[in-house]
Amino acid sequence: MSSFQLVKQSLEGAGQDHVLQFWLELSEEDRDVFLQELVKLDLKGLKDHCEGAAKAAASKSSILDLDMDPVPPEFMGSVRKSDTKSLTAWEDEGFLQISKNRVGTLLLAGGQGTRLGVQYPKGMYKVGLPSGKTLYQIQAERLCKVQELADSKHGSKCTIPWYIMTSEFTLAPTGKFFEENNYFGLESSDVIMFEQRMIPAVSFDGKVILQGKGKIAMAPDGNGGLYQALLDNNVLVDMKNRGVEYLHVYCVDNILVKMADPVFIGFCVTKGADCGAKVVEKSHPAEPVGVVCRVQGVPQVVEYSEIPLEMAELRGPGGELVYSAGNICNHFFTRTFLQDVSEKFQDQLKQHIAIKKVPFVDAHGNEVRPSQPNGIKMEKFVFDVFPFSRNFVMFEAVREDEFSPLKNADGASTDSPTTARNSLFAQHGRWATSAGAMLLDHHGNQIPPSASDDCPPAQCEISPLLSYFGEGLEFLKGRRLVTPFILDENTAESLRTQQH
Ligand code: UD2
Repeated sequence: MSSFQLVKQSLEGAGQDHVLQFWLELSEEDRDVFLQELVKLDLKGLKDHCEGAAKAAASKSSILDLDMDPVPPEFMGSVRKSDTKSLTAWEDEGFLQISKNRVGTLLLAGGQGTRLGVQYPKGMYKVGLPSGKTLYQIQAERLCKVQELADSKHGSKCTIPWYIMTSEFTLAPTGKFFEENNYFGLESSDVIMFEQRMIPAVSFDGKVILQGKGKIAMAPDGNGGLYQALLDNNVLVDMKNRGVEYLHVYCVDNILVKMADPVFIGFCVTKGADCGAKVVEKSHPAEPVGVVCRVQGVPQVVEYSEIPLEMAELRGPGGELVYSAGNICNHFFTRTFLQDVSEKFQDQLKQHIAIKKVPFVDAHGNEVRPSQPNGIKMEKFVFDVFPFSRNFVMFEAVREDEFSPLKNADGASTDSPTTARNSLFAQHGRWATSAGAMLLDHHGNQIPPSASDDCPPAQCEISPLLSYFGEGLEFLKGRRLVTPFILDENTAESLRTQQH
């Protein structure tokens, strides 16, 4: 039987024969492309996928009565609440592990960035900083710097491999972007890109959606597609070959992300954890971050789209949110835990549904951009492996220092390019002033580093190649810095050689 006939038969068996309704209208070339796409589909699982999606969407309205409780304090570390001695010990442990090449980072970058509204990978977005740097460049430079710090602390040359999970939408442009930018100073062999799977979007009556006459509407399978992708692309083997035992997994859009954070890694390693989550205190009940908690005594994240309102709003006796541990999509995993979940448990990962407006072709072959949601996308979430952990820990970071995500286009009141940029300026302003510098406006008046709604922070941008987290800026002592001020290797050199 030809591959076309096999595909046709499988589609009919899955109740999806409409997929080929425009076959006769396609050119030879389009048929070839379409057939290749169809052959790659999991045709055996297609029926279950479509029926499962339709069923899950129909039952979505029933809110789960979750048996939630907060993560107990004995499984927690915190930048604010832990003493300096512990924090330093964790940081030392983190740097030690980094220096022994046991730490890797993994970026989840397969998302489509729909809310930001750009047509290219979010990591390539320039946030409007005076330096013109993109999110990818900022992350790459922080990685260079933290490696350098570990090198100088331990007197040996180390590498933190950077695994980047992409999807069909983001792989080619991301690869090209890194090549064109010479991997931002990193070794290209230490930047490992791999692709997650795509799955079909489904209509409410359980039919695969055709986006074109010869094209199925496909979407990445969620950031929890990571575990399948690790196996598909032999990433765990690569980690093992490099001796990587600990992985820092994070999402692309947090401008303040502390790459391979030695404190977080050291905390998790010291506690013997196989899985950990970094959190910040939620700013308000409806903030779009998941809540790290326990459900029926088992560690879990309840996503912002799924938490019952009364749980999100629940307050303790002092007025504080009971479920305040906001997930910032910064996770710690041991390699052995990842191996275990990828091989044994990933079939058990929950499928989450997202109801979306999916462009489609109607029965007459016209392309339609629906004004109302018409389709279901099924997604797995990266944190849904937490329940399989044997020793889960949580680490609370300070929001101003570590979390300012870029989700929305400018104009939105939160999580926009402006808010992200201002968070970075404010942080770098704090670093400069605590090193003893004074920030001035162009009239020479002093500007306070702390910002408010009426007074955005002074534009002070410090290259990650000079400082990873505020260290090494002693040469700024007594300096009067006129803003906008960029501290890069050139300005640093001239400040170092200049007389006060
Ligand atoms: C994520 C978290 C949420 C909270 C928030 C903080 C999940 C499921 N939710 O929500 O709890 O921590 O971030 O900012 O983690 N991605 C892929 N493949 C996909 C889909 C997404 O790699 O198929 C990546 C995406 O590129 C991004 C990350 O996963 O780097 C998070 O995706 P998002 O921005 O859509 O997640 P969000 O904000 O809904």
